[in-house]
Amino acid sequence: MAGHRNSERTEATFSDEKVLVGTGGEVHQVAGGDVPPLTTQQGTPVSDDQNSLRAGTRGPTLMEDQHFREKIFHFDHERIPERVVHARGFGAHGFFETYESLSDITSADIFQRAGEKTEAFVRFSTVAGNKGSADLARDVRGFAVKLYTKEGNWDIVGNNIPVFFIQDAIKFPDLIHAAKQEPDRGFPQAQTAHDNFWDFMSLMPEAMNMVMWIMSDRTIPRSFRFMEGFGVHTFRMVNAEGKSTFVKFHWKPKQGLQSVVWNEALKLNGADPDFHRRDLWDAIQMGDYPEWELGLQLFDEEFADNFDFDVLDATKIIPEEIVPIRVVGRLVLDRCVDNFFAETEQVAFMTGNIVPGIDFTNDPLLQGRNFSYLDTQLKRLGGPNFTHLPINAPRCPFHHFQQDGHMAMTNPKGRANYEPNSWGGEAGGPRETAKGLSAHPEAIDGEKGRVRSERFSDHYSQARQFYISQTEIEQTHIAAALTFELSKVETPAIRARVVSHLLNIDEELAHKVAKGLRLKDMPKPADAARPAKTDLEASPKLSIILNGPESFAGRKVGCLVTDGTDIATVKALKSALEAEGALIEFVAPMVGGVEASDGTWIEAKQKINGGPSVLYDAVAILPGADGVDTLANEATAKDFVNDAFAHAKFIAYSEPAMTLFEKAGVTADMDDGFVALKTEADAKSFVEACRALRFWEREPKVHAAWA
Ligand code: HDD
Repeated sequence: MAGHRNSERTEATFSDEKVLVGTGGEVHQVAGGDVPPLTTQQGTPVSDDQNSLRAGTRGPTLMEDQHFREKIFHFDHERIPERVVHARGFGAHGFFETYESLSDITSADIFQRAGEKTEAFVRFSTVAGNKGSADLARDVRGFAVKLYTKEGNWDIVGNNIPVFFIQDAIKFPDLIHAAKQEPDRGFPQAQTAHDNFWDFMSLMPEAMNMVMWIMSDRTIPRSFRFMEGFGVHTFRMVNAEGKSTFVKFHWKPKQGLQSVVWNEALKLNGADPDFHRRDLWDAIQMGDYPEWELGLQLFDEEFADNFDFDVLDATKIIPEEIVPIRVVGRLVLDRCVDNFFAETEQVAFMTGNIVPGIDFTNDPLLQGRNFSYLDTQLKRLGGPNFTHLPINAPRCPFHHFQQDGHMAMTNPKGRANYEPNSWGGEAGGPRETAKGLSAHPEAIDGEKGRVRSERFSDHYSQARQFYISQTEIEQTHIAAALTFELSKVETPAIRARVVSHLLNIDEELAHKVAKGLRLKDMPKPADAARPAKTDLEASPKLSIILNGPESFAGRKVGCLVTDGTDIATVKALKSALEAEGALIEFVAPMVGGVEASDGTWIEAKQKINGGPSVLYDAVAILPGADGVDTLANEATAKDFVNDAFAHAKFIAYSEPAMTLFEKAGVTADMDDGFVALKTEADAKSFVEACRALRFWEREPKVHAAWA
């Protein structure tokens, strides 16, 4: 007997659209009106996408079912290799706007005209984790910017940290092997808290400056929107007369710097592994477009020759206090991708993508990168024509004689596919131009050899400078992070070896960590190729806390409500937050919402167990007098309060919250981080207090055991 066929389906209506109810009760839209017909990749209309072609209802699938074959074939090949580093990332479109002409410094077209806008694509990432890892891993963040200029694509493939682990690209595979999962067991995922990583670090003194940075809160940013970006290397800018100026690139977030605390990061990874990508997506969708200013540190050969460190050494910075930043433009992200794979996954950044007026230096890390990035695209994108993908294609006209290869889509027309040729005019194709990319004619003379400059050998001075530039709270976080990571290291000798390096950086830090680890014997300081300079001045620009936004704009308050919540308090808080450009999100016992004191319905964004306080920058506990009793017996409600308290967040509250506070073991008179909301003015004071982002004074009391 024949099985069920389309003809046996019954028609029904659903949301005013014509639908078919299939045999399994499933609902399908049929083509017609504005809905296009489903087709195969070849464009052939498909009549049944539910059943493969069978010989009888219980018989085998027929090989002639080309629709089934095509569908499964394509599915089986959907994945491309993930990036060997920076696999997990999130991208967005935007533009760069030039503030002023820099024609005296560079001939780069993008910097010639004030007010000019250039299309941009940015991809943020973590380094070590695989594509599906969590956003709040303690890790460096990639900050890769593609600028589609009128003279070709210029990529600044940077990080949110201005220094790197290693000085020579030949060590990159070792570094990444050591950081990623250990090869025998395949874990731990997306974390450096394991033996291999710290074994390698402790054997590479040149990594010590970076070690300080990665153990700081820079590696647990609150959001991509609140972090700096750096080109890391020294580059050159070259003007029309051929004059070269050294340059370091900085992206400064207009939203100010902000990070989370480590315990919060650990919990965020469970509560919302997509916390960072969701934040960026939401901000852009809401029209709250994040912005960064491009800052340049410009200096000449004379400065480079006399600076304490080699400007070709990517493990060093030039403090902003020594070479101030010149702000020359802004980057605005104002459009989410249409398709994650087509854009974020297939975008190919390459340090080699520079434009006339920008040039490389001999930084050995940069030189190695220039080789590596082109190479990796072949592996990931499958052929030499990855520049034909819309996300990678230049926006300016391009003409060349490269042809064919897998998936070639833009082979040039005409007879000439070589040059020189004697086909005149258009038929002859493009020709070289004097305005093209030309290398700065730096005189090079040297003996071939596997050598490194003596000027690269000071590994501790800037690590120390970074540490002393931090506030006390931030120094505590560094000590706590080192203690945490090394406590996960199973081999005591590796723990001790790391401490031996810390002794060369800051003795007090070394002792704090040794105490935190309960190290029985203090090791000797590691042998230093050069002793740390102790006279480098602190650079306040290196602190996150000292460079906060002094505003709560773009931040979010989690507001705990129940039936009976006082509506006037909610309204006052909401309008104070809106005036600041901040958001409020309601968390309730049930996602459907609550009925406030005057009968107003407040829709919740989160059910309490899906909306822990780690998702928010500050919290407001505003239950109703009756509703609070249910909350007070709910473990997740107590966690909401406890975590907000432990993470040094500002806590606004209304009188009924006291019942929950009591169960959670906190009292509102504990410190000034608690703000009672009695009047409209209180709501404003709460928002003003929140501009500090955290009530740091509380932290030493709640985490005294950290270091
Ligand atoms: Fe790299 C990706 C940043 C050193 C080799 N790197 C990659 C990405 C960023 C950086 C942001 C992700 C780009 C994207 O979103 O697609 N890398 C850096 C910085 C470095 C650095 C700031 C030091 C200053 N990288 C570095 C070295 C090498 C590489 C020394 C190799 C010699 N990096 C790669 C790579 C990746 C990459 C293997 C993986 C995927 C890709 O390039 O497209 O080629």
